[in-house]
Amino acid sequence: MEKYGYKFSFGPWNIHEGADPFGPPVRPTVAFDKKLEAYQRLGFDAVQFHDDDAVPNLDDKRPDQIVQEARALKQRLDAAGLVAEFVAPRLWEHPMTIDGAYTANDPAARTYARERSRKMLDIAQSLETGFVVLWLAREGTYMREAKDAARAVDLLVEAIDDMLAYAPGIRIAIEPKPNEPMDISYIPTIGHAVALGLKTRSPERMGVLVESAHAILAGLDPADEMAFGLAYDKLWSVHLNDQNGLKFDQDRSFGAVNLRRAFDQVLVLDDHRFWERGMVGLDVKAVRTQKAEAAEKHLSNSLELFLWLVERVRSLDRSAMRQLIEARDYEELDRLILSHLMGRA
Ligand code: XUL
Ligand code: MN
Repeated sequence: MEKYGYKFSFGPWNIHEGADPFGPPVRPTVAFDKKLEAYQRLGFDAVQFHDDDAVPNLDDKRPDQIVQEARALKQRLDAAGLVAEFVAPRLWEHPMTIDGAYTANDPAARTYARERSRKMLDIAQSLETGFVVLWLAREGTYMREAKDAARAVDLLVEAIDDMLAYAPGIRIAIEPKPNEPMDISYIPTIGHAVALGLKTRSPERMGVLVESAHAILAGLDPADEMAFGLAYDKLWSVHLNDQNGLKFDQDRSFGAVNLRRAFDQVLVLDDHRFWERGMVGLDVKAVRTQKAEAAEKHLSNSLELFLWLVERVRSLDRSAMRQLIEARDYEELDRLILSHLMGRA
């Protein structure tokens, strides 16, 4: 398969039992080892980890045990021909993070979040990835009056500074999302994420990850969010997927809802040589109605669609495009793009 220099990744959570807030799992749990086997078979190069995907139950483990288990995992990755793309702290399930982690009103909860983040950094270093992603799941509120939103920014900067000082070799990308699980999230867009990074002690080690669905939920276009990150040289990873309007976070297969919107994301990534900057993560989930024996297709279909779109981007008639742009004939530009996507030009 021609991959045009791109490397692809997903997380173990992307092979999923299909539970939703209204119903239980509909597919059996796939053991982690079985998931690892799927990566290369489906054309992927790298694994994304939450800290506890890498070291289960890490809250109950000593730091030396955590490092030992993470090192053993690194060996299994080597044997499977895979690398870890990043590690992310899962700061949204523990009782200490009910009211947020870094921005919790309770100082004990904030201390828990800092300590957990240090364990996550130990895991990242043991897996030999210098890259960490922060999805700030519960850093927000349901009642605007419950927290001071300006102080929340300071608390986030302090917590990130703590991580930057603890692990001087790592880079951190923030993955913004405007809502879900919280109603009001403090870092809802790429603009917020870039600005937050600039306020930290090492702005050069702070970047962003754009997830298509998160941008759409913020009412923004994912390609433009990517372009903004690229303009600041901060786009270090992406979570491609799709989203049917302003609903819950659907994590649909890339391009499955809006093919042109997917094309525009690949266009901006490929035009800016993203394959030299980061990996293409596919944060997609099989829909709940998919049978267990066919619940990996969302991953291979998304990867294949990305590559089909790279081909469409590279075969676009750029000189015809330029002429139409010069002539300000944008209706004809519309037709050129659509006919090219339909394989008619
Ligand atoms: C949540 C989300 C997460 C992050 C990793 O919506 O996208 O999977 O990507 O913590
Ligand atoms: Mn994501």
